[in-house]
Amino acid sequence: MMSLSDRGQQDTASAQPPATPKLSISAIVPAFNEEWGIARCMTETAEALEQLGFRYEVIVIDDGSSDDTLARAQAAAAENPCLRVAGGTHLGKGSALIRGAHSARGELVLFLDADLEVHPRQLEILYRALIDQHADVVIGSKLMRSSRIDYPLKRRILSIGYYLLIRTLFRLPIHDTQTGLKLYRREVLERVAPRLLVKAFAHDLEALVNAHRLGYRIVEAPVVVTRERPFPRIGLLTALHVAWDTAAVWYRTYLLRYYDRAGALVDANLATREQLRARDSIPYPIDE
Ligand SMILES: Nc1nc2c(ncn2[C@@H]2O[C@H](COP(=O)(O)OP(=O)(O)OP(=O)(O)O)[C@@H](O)[C@H]2O)c(=O)[nH]1
Ligand SMILES: [Mg+2]
Repeated sequence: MMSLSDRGQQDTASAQPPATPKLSISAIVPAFNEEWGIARCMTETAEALEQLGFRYEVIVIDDGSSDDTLARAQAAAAENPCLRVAGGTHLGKGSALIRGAHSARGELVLFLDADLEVHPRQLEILYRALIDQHADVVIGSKLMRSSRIDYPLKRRILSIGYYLLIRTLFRLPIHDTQTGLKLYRREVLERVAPRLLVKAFAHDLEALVNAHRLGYRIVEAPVVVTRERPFPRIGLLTALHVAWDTAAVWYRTYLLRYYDRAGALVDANLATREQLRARDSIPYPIDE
């Protein structure tokens, strides 16, 4: 089992020149009332990352679930030191992205949904896209020709409609911001996450808009989407919430210019930290 603290020493014994080790990865799983499948999600994600040869951790962010999600996730984590769990009050899925990004220790951060409808085995395709296309962010996309999706017609229409809206409003170089498998270089999230405001809907879009405006390269990779959840949860009301939050992101981006203004402080903070770290004789973090 390779945790994030094993520093890729598996190559040293072989006579061959070592292959470039893969970057380490933190997989973040937002979870809200997922007692039916959270344990399976954690073990299958760990297995997939292990088999793909990553040094990894899996972090479940339970968002104040009212069912047994937290206890089941904690029980699963007790079996494997690479699995971590955090609980908290209910703030919305976007907050899980922000909290997860804050705690991630990997060089890469993978976001995935707890229902495994976009299985983390597919990380290899996203990873190859990241390396081969020199990308900073790779998102799984349902709207690529080679994607295979088991989705009801209503959801497909919503996906295409949302893509047309996003293209018109934001000119993002991608087709599908909503799929539950996204790979970020951690430094992108360090700049993007403190700028984000959306806690519930359209948080994926808000993060990607910010990454794009900061000049990071975002590419897409095809995905296979299966139907695992016994009871679909997305309805018309969710679509209306997403549309509302999307309008708010547009307003903040182009009219209020909130992200540019808030971002100046975020970047100054990060620059200060780097300057101080570069001069410090005390190793970071200070308590290690
Ligand atoms: N932290 C947090 N996570 C949430 C919340 N709502 C949903 N999630 C998680 O977000 C992920 C995606 O949620 P889903 O309900 O599967 O949404 P979806 O895939 O768009 O819709 P389905 O087709 O019904 O699966 C899952 O891991 C959920 O547990 C929330 O309010 N807070
Ligand atoms: Mg789902």
